[in-house]
Amino acid sequence: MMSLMQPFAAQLQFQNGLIEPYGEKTVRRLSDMRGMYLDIAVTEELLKQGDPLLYEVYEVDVPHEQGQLIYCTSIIYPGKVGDEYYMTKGHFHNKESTAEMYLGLQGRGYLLLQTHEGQVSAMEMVPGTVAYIPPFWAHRTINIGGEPFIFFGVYPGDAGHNYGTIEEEGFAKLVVEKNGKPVLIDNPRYR
Ligand code: S6P
Ligand code: ZN
Repeated sequence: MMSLMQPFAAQLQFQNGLIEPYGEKTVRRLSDMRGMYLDIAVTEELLKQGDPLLYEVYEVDVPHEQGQLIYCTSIIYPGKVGDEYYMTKGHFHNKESTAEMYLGLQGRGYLLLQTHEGQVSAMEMVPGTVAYIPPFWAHRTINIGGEPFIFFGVYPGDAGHNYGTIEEEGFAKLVVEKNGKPVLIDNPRYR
């Protein structure tokens, strides 16, 4: 007889985003994102002084297969590289026909989305925002506040991640601080 996967639960701490037990933890530092921020000189200057922690992802251990749902928390720390707020790398899913949901838990952020055809969308996320990322939209999150921006995410087990396209082309828009406020500007290096 085929042995079925057994039901289980994990415990999520809303305050700090820790989810236990978790399977994989991803830690991204500035050195993992060389060239992704507009100001390359500032990036290299910051790297000489250290290697700041930008974000962490706790993922619950679920098989990466069709039919499963992977869930995780992302914690983006507050900070900037030049005028640009700390952000995730951003990605398309490998299987682009897969959607994703984000639930804001702590702090304030932006969810930036774009398609291969150049459509762009941006929305603010605060605790309680449930954002829907439709199939075929690349997505990146940005911390626009002074405390960690924490959100929960769920996506299909066979979605996979394609980082290459964003690494090569960038996002069409950047989220930068101007006069103490976040604003969206055109990315002069896009494509
Ligand atoms: C996965 C989902 C998130 C991100 C995480 C980090 O599909 O969108 O869990 O992986 O927020 O971002 P990135 O772009 O480095 O994977
Ligand atoms: Zn995703």
